[in-house]
Amino acid sequence: MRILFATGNENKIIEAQETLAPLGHTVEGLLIDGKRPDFNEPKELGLEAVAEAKILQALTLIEGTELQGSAILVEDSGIFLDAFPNWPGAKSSDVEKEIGLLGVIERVNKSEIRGAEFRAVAILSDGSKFWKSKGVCRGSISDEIKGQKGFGYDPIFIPSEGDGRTFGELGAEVKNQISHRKKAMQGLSNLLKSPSR
Ligand code: ITT
Repeated sequence: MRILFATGNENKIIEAQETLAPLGHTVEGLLIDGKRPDFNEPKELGLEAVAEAKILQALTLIEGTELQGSAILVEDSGIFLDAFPNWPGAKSSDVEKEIGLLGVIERVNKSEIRGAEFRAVAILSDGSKFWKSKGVCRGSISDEIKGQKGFGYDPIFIPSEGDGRTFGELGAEVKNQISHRKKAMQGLSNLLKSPSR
């Protein structure tokens, strides 16, 4: 299936490609007039509401264009710290910009609760049917920034399924086996394969 990923985050596209290509799908970024469209995101309502809002806006944008009928993928994701209910969650990218990864480490150090998880909600639609899938990746927050691979919170996130290194140190090969995004994409792929489709 040719999938147009409506996101402004190139890293998400690369990760989705790496996960979905082996399953027989192609993934490329959605471009409208050569640009990645911006979406209104009701972040205060959480990841799922943001993903739902984004897919409806993306489908509206391609209506009447040559892209109408293509499959659209959206994904909203964030990191959730055990010490702070629902934080930063859907506001992860804003919080990263505001206080930086060192600011996050400082808050976790003060709370002494290091548990955390990445969550992703992905929705795919061909314009008439919708498939939704979620993925979670458990782990903890490191006490310093380690590694330069990946993006966002990767240099401070130590996945439970890893060997004690951060995603920033482990890199794409390991991350794409166990990440929240991988699990959400795998779930979508399974839904596409299921006979009830
Ligand atoms: P789009 O909304 O355009 O898809 P975005 O980067 O703004 O791109 P989100 O609103 O879903 O994406 O915010 C996701 C943020 O959560 C991201 O910017 C990171 O700060 C964090 N995040 C999500 N998944 C991550 C991952 O795999 N590794 C590191 N940080 C991640």
